[in-house]
Amino acid sequence: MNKPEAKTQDPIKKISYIGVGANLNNPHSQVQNAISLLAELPDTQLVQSSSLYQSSPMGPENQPDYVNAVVKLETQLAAFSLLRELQKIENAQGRIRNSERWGPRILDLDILLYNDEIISEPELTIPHYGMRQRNFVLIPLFEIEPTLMLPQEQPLAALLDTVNTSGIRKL
Ligand code: ROI
Repeated sequence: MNKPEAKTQDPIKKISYIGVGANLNNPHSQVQNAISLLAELPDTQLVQSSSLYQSSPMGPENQPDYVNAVVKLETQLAAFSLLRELQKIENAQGRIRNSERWGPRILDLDILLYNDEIISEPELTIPHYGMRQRNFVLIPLFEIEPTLMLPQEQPLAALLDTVNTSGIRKL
């Protein structure tokens, strides 16, 4: 018997929030362009996107400020298929993967949440492992979804109270 194909699509729509970040090669256009490409993903609708924000770098300070945004998608793609699609967009925009931890990047697309699923795989951790500490994720997410609950009944508004909100401004 043939091995069944890995399931890439599910008729049930999932809500997923994507973190977008860039700090090289005109980051403002990188982020805008990435948002237009997210709107064209297969089996996916872009529901809303946040304003763009300028934020000081988390990690090494000798790199340019970032432009960040968060996008809300409704998708029938499975989480790993969505990940592959995001990697395609990163690569198409010229992202070079190097070994420097927390170094500058042309474009970063992170799945922050995927419905209320918890995924712990080497390649994919959802909720995104750093999102609860990152003002450049929580602030744009709050702009589009102020009443959002993270998995395990964690209100976004409560998380936002725990982070420093300096070093970030709406563009
Ligand atoms: N810092 C900011 N401000 N914004 C980011 O998107 C961002 N992304 C990263 C690291 C290097 C952790 N720092 C960041 O990957």
